[in-house]
Amino acid sequence: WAAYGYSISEFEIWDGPPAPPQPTLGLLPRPVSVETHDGTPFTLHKNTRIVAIGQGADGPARYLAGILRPSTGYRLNVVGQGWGPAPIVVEVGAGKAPAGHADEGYTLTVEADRVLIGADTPNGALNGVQTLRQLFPQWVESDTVVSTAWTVPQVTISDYPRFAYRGMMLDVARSFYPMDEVKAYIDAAAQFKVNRLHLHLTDDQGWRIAVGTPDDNPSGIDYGLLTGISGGTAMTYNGNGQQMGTELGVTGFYTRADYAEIVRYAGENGMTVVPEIDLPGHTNAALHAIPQLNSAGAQPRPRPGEATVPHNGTGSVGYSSLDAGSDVTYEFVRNVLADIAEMTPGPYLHIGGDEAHVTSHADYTRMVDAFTETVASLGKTVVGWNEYAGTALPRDGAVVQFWNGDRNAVAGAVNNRGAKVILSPAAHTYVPQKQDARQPQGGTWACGGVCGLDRHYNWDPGTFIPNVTESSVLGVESALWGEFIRRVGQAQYYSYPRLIATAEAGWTPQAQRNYADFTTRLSAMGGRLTVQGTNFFPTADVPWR
Ligand code: TNX
Repeated sequence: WAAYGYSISEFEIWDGPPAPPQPTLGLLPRPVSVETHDGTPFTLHKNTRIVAIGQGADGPARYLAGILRPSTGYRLNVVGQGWGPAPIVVEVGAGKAPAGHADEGYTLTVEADRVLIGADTPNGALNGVQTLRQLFPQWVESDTVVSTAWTVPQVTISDYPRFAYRGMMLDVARSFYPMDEVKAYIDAAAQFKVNRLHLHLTDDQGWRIAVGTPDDNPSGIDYGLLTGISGGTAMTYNGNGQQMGTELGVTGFYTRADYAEIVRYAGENGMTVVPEIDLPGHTNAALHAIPQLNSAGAQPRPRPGEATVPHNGTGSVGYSSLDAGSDVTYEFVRNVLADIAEMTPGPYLHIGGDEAHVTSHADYTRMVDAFTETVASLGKTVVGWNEYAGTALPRDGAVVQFWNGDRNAVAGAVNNRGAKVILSPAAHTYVPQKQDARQPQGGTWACGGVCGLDRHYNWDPGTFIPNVTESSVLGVESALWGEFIRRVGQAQYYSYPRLIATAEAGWTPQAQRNYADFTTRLSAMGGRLTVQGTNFFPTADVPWR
């Protein structure tokens, strides 16, 4: 080499490509405990059996087979017995999850010749499946066959969530999402163990859920008009007073069968649906459709979101209200809530309660007290935005969802009425807020500028509301409002990667959360999201690779 003028040390500098980054399992959300082991990885083969043991193990086992099918091309058999060589075993049974975490905890052991997932519940086992999925090469996310070695490194994982409620909200009222888009939104979030789907079904601009006309209908309301008229309206302005074009206001509604299918599909993905009927404000779509709800002569026109002053990326809110003095209001709300309760197997019914700016305090209290009582009488747990924290609230069972405003009122509801809290603080969970100056649309009010990935990661849900202890916090929720967001690709572009930060804030113990570690793990997730077709914003903080 000296003949060529090189010294050995100079040669070493050029000896091959730079060292690869430290290997990381890249799991998101970060599990409670992970031990990696050297040794031969597990390899999936076309005749690997997935063995489902115990009640309810079949669902998560089939889910795994479904994930593995398109990319591997293997039609893996899910069997109840007959393990065969090198199986994947999904076992549901008492005492299988880490002690004290029966609801959603799981253990995952990967050895050279077998994989074991153990949980007390099907949802716990599904969490184990989602972790296993992330341990396969990223090509496992492909929807066409990829030729590669389907290996999984040897690990022992013991894992469970910090909070029971890890939600995401989709605003289908401002702009509608057809069924396949709702499913795509569910698919992407399920891999991060998000387990609640909050549907904001009604607002000023649209009514998205079919409600049946009951036999007992003294006011002669045609409930079919809710979707017949207001299923066909939408927000067509972008929240900055700019007309987006009617074609960009997506309209539509879910029939009962559609809603049942969303509930079913969400359930298969480990998610409980939380339906919201926003009351008594945010009701222009109902007032526009149902004449009996209005005082004599009033005929509210559709509100596609124009006339926003100031132009702050949100659209005007708070201009509509139900009438506290009219019996029809209570009859209508009772019938709507009863029907939604009947369609919804999950425990929650969200009644909104936000931004009722044209409702007097007395009227607000009178209506909300009646509505929360109705929900309790239907056997459901009432949820409302934090504005309703000061109302009577059913004792020991109401849920307050904090987004902005008076934290002391939330603490009051917790400490005086036994309420529980879902945290959606706008600065930390609102995805239509700009995450980067490069994002064309987006609000800036929550953060006084951009609400970057760091803002969504760096907060502690356990200490967020003064005088509320962690045990009163049900969990967290990422909120996708729909003023200017149209269709699922854009919804994902604003949600990802920040929704993953919320998922980890809801799952991983605070002491194990670190932003640099998170962005390092995220760097490998970009490939997975790309391969699976989940749109995401390439946040500058992440060393995408
Ligand atoms: C406030 S957050 C609202 C929504 C808007 C959102 C974003 C909340 C409970 N209400 O009506 O869509 O801000 O602009």
